[in-house]
Amino acid sequence: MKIASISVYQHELEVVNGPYVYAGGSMKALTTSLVKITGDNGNVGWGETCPLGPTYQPAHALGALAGLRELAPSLIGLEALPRVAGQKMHSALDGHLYAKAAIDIALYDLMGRTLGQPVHVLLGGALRSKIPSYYAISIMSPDKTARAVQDKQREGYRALQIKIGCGDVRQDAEVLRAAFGVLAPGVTLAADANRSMTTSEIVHLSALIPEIPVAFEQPCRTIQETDSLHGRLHHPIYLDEATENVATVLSVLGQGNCDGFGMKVTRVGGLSPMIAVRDMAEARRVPMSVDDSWGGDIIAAACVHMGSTVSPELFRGTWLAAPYIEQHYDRENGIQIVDGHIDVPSGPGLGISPDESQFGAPAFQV
Ligand code: 0XW
Ligand code: MG
Repeated sequence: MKIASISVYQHELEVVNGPYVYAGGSMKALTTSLVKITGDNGNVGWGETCPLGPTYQPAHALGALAGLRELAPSLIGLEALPRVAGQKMHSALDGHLYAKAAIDIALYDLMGRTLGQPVHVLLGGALRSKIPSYYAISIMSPDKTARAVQDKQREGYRALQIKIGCGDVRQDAEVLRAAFGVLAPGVTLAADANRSMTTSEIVHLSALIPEIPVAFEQPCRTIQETDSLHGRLHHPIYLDEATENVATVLSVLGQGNCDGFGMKVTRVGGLSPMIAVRDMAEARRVPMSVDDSWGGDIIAAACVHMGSTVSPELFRGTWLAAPYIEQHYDRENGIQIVDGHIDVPSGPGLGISPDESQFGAPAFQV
């Protein structure tokens, strides 16, 4: 089957129940890029990439569109296979993995629909039919944080991420004490600074709360900074934004300075490279989440299919933007969190059939 045409849409996602507040800013609306690939057999596959604004990572909505506009023409007529298209994409445009990811995901969807198999089968097979989610609690006061922790535990979440990096280490400590003070047995806690803290700040924070079993997620900006923390904290360190590609994941696993990952499918280039990340992390028994920066049902489904293939004992969960998005692309099969867990789609491909009338006219088509 060959790639017959590619259409790219941009769609505004208002942040409902927001704003979403993290150290990098307060998000009220985000622009997602949706890719529709049509095969010469008439089947269609969808992909998506939605940066969390222009500062969470070196990625932004206009960059995704520009990258896709650069890439798409070179893919027409190619075998509609992720490996074949991936090689072509890397020869047509350097970097821009978050744009390439949308193509990769759409090809897995198209392949699955053509073979009549769900994407998780193409990734090696789901290890369970339902996976845990986790909830990210925005930066807020200690009291509001405690109430949010109690609310989310009542909703069934077994893993919680608290956003820190408010600029005052003592306030961050108070927030984490308040969260831990109401944490139910068996619920895990991560504190995510989203690269905002210095090494001295995280050393001070760790020293203030040695009794709290919390993992620090991406406290500092670079791997060199987090490497320098090794052996200086009372707490494990998870890497997220700094693991920008498979080679970096390989390197940090080899060095042994990483206690876990917050992995984003689009950051490393899509489902194809995520297979390598999954298998390397498993080889070193390093836990990982499988989610993405933002986006609707299409990227959500891709993350859930991939997350279902991660060893359960090493899986930190899949975060979804769904609680902040008004409507599903697929109103019947949209990806939902129920009791803190997500059903793995069983339909062919991603299992999502978007109502594309929501997206308006394509930004471009080839
Ligand atoms: C909580 N997330 C998965 C959603 C936002 O994109 C940020 C991200 C994180 O872990 O930093
Ligand atoms: Mg993170």
